[in-house]
Amino acid sequence: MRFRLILTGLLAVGFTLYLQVYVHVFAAGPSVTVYKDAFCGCCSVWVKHLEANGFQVKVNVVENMDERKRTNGVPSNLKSCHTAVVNGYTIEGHVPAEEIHRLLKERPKAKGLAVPGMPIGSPGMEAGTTRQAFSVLLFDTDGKTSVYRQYSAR
Ligand SMILES: [Cu+2]
Repeated sequence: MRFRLILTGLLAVGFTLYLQVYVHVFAAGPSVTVYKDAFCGCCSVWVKHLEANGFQVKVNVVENMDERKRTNGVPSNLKSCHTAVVNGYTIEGHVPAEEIHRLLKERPKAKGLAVPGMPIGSPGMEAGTTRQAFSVLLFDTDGKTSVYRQYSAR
């Protein structure tokens, strides 16, 4: 009898632990690793934008961003401030979270997404309600790009 009670107790504890792990692993959003240099303010605002849109973000402050971009396959003409990695894709610059969710759902054959430069009004680059027109580009390591989504000016 006592043995049964202990066994039931152990099972209950085990199941609770299992549930906690399950919730942690499967209910959490995709995890993104962001590389930025120590003084990049707009990079931090973009990180907040990702977190607000369900991503688990890990920030790595690095000294040589150019080196980081090279190792993550960012073509030099597409460079921006921060570089991020999510599920094997590289995300360069102020890419809207919505497009990253779409990328992870569609899983196209590509190196990643980039918003070159730092367009005013892109996520993390807000300045009132103004927005410069900008494109989210799907890119390959050889520098080939296609427009993934166009954002109009407003
Ligand atoms: Cu920036």
